[in-house]
Amino acid sequence: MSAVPELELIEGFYNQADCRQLLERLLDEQDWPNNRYQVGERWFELPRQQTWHADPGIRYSYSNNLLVARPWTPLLSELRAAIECRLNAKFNAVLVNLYRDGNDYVGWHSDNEREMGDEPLIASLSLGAPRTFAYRHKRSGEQGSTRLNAGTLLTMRPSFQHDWRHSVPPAPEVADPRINLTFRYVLPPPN
Ligand SMILES: O=C(O)CCC(=O)C(=O)O
Repeated sequence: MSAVPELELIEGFYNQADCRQLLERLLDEQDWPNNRYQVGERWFELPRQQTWHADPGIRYSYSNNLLVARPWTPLLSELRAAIECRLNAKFNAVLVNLYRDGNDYVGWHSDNEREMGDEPLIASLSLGAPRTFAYRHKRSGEQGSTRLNAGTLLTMRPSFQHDWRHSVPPAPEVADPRINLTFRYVLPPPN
């Protein structure tokens, strides 16, 4: 259940034992890059760590930064297959975010980059520490939030990106890591 129809929550998509194992494996297996990046002359620090994995030929910019695509790992492919089967949808890319503790966050944004087409469907799987997912309507300013527990699969329907911004705000009381995976379908570049 969720307060806005553009969001669908499936609690317990993975059970707690599976979630612990998946989190451990991702923490170990992902080669987490440095979270500093350069735009022009300036250096920025991302308030989390992230990796981007995509099918060959898929290019994507996130907040105007072209992400360097890595291949799918066997574990990420396994998660993609399970989610595609449950949602009857196709995904060709995943952004994996590591929030090392409650000081890591993602600011207000919508995932409406051109490469995602007009109907961006995003499936978001949460593992590890529960965190708040906040959303704010672009025009009315209406706000809401939902808690994303380990094992929850959140589907953001296309109109969500058109009408709302979302964020995962800092939560300094949280000491444990959280990993969130957002599966996306990115349009292949025109030939
Ligand atoms: O961590 C989350 O739940 C949200 C991640 C997110 O907003 C994104 O990857 O665009």
